[in-house]
Amino acid sequence: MKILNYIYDIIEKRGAGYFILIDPDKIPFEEAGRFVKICEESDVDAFLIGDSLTMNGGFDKYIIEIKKNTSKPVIVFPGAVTQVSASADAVFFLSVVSGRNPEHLIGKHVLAAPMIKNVGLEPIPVAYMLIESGSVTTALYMSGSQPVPRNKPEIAAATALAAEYLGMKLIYLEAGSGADNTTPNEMVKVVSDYCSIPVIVGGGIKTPECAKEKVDNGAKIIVTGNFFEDKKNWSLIKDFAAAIHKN
Ligand code: 1GP
Repeated sequence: MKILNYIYDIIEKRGAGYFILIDPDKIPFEEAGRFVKICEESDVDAFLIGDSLTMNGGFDKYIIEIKKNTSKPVIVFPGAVTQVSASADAVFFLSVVSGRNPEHLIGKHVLAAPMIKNVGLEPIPVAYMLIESGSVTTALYMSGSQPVPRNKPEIAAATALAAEYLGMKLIYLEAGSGADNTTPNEMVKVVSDYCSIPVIVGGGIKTPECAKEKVDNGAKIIVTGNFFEDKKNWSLIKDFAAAIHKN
């Protein structure tokens, strides 16, 4: 519970937290250390590491490199069971509750659970909800499922509440990496108001203003990934952090 409690603490103390998602295929190994140092100096609260494919391999080595360069939690955001790394601090134990594909609701979990136990990684149960965002994102395609229609916040709220009743600790409203459209503010608000567990929002967020809108509508954690795959944007990380943190 160490990392989950850290997440709850950040939300309590700062109003909302800012996590950066690092895709090892997109931020080269040689630049990963410098990137996380800049993120930490820019007031980022934690890192999510993962991708859908791991085309370059060496996931564990990549996590070790990140850990060497930051004191912030490093959480696996798995796209596959092969991404269980003993070197991370925790793993988001994601269940794609927006879909009806049993492999992503429980199947992969049966394979991953003993691996997680064996390496002593903290599993954090997360209800992963894919939200329609204008095109077929990688997460959506890989999950083999349908997203929640973006104009149906009530479906999102009912799904999130069911996940909360099943014991999940966090809700993740995911528009998909590089999404054309972010999760609608109204949906963020309806889900946040309806559930009592924290709501994470990610996918397609490219400005501090957009991040702040999600927080103003009840999001407790904002995740950005894609935008900082371009080094030119690294100087803006602190602006996102300032917009997201209330304290
Ligand atoms: C994707 O929600 C994350 O899983 C972050 O999305 O890469 O679009 O910022 P972006």
